[in-house]
Amino acid sequence: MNFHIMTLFPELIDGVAKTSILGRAIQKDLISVNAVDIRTYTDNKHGRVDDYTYGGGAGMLMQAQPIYDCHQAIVEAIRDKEGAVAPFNAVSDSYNEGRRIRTVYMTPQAPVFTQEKARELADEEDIIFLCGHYEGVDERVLEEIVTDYISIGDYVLTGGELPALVCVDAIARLVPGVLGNGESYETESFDDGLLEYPQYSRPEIWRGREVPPVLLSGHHANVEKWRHEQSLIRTKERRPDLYEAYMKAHEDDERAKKRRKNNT
Ligand code: 6GU
Repeated sequence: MNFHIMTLFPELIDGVAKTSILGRAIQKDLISVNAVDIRTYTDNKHGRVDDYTYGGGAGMLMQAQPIYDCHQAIVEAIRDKEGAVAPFNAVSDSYNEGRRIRTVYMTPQAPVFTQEKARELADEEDIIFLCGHYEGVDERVLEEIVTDYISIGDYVLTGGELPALVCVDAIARLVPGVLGNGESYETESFDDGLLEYPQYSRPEIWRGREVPPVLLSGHHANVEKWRHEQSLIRTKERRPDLYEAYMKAHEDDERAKKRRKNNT
């Protein structure tokens, strides 16, 4: 899977992408992270990419032209790589093999990124991210190229690079082979809508604190039961919103369980 990141700070992207699990995934050719410098595509000789906003107000806006040309260059590179005479759609220039290439604009004015969204995007072969800066981006180029708007939370950052890297990381780890055997992603937080249970490693007693005895019992069913209970307790305490949603979704299961209990 290929991540194409349109940015004014490519070195920031490269620095993170070459490290740790992402770096290993790139080396193994499971993913690629392609930071593209928007400034390269400016058509003025000063390399300017921003300008004042119509209607006044403080701050500068990223202009449409360099962003659009940068996006077009990426789209063409994707088509060339596929080596296909891609069906060209006159309505938009950003199709590849009949599918519109997902182009994500990172902005706080958007729905918040979730595990579900990560799973959805993990099905794509190519994703383009646009990282905004200054006060934002000329709306017209967004209308032209963007398919998805993503925020990473209700706070404001200085630019879209860190948010884009957050998305890349969350999506990349869902690509088969990116996580090793030891790094399972099956039973982690959010997969079933609950937070993960507490975990313990050696020693059995540390600073007088004991590992919960059930975990040493070797009784697999009891361990599973304990972990599920701990997940419920933790989620209720730390994320009451997720707990409510989980309980609502599992209302029927719980009722069926009670009924079964009463009948026996
Ligand atoms: Cl995607 N961008 C910026 N600049 N700030 C944010 C954000 C994105 N998500 C949360 N805050």
